[in-house]
Amino acid sequence: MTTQTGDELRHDWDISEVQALFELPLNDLLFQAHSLHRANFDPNTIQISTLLSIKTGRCSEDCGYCSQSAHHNTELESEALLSIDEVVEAAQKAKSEGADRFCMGAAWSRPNKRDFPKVLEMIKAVKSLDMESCVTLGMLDSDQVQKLKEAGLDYYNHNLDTSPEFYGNVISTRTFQDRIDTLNNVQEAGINVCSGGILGMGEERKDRCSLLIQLANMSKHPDSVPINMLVQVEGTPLFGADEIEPLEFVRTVAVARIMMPRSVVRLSAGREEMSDEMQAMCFFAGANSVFYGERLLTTEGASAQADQKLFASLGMKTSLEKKKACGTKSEHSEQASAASA
Ligand code: SAM
Ligand code: DTB
Ligand code: SF4
Repeated sequence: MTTQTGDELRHDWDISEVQALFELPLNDLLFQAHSLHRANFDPNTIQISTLLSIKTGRCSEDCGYCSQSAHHNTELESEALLSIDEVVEAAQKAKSEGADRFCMGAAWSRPNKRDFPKVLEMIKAVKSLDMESCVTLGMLDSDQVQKLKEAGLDYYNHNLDTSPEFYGNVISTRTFQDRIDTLNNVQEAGINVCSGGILGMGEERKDRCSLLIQLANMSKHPDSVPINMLVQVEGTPLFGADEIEPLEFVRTVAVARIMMPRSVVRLSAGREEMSDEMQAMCFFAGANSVFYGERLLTTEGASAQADQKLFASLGMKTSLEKKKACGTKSEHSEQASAASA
């Protein structure tokens, strides 16, 4: 098996190699993942992003995990698009709590003509606070992608969610290829791609391997790879799905780190169900970003207080603290230079 040193990035993974990584003794897998992590990043720095739902509920898609789909009977209260002032207030609060990226999510299949210009204004407003901006708005055409680029968008989040083979068990209203098309549009426009998936939806290990292959074999690795653990929401079809074993989750993070050694791997939804020890293992395995704050989009996040305590006990600093200390702006180059020091 060829492994990556981080000097050359691979885009030709096959299933047997990835399965072999998952089957390694845990210590060997963690050693390999952590070595690559250290070669590419400062292992004690964590990037933190805060999420805000800018338009909530009544979504026409039927994603089986989602509280916001109009196809499911959840308790969620829908909300129209927030005003720019509401967004700016939330972004300022996130910045004061230590986040350096603000991610805005909308319960849309794709942005509509009326609301899209307002989102462009929101992106500009977040940028003017000297924060990185990220949005997740569903599928995009190339014209919309161009406008997002012109507004100064830093990251577009669009998850593949699961393997192409398992995908039909989760979503029926849009295809796996629709997602790939949007990611290609985003990548071609030069916007950073944030794409990952959800574990614990009843998928098997071969699906986790296949999802990671889809991400790593893209012509360019996603800049950021969120790994979510399903937040089970009552009233969604996936409520009651078999939970993923914590060590299988850690293994998936480690394999993602090995396959995409220079991408930021984000420990995303589901952290409030994870012990500190499990999160610490994920950070050792190569996760170096989290969503931070009391709320994700529609569900509770890990509390900021609990997170600060966790980072302090692990001796980890946020990328914003690190930037302030170094007087530099680029998270990746700064982490990378710390790694090579
Ligand atoms: N509507 C847009 C879309 O789906 O592309 C953007 C918002 S959507 C909520 C963004 C991502 O959040 C989904 O692709 C999924 O990966 C993740 N997500 C949503 N609900 C989740 C849940 N209950 N547990 C874990 N991840 C979830
Ligand atoms: C991602 O991968 N996870 C975030 C973000 N991208 C948009 C969303 C998590 C949502 C968790 C369920 C909720 O709060 O609705
Ligand atoms: Fe809609 Fe996004 Fe939820 Fe799917 S994940 S139902 S597209 S809000």
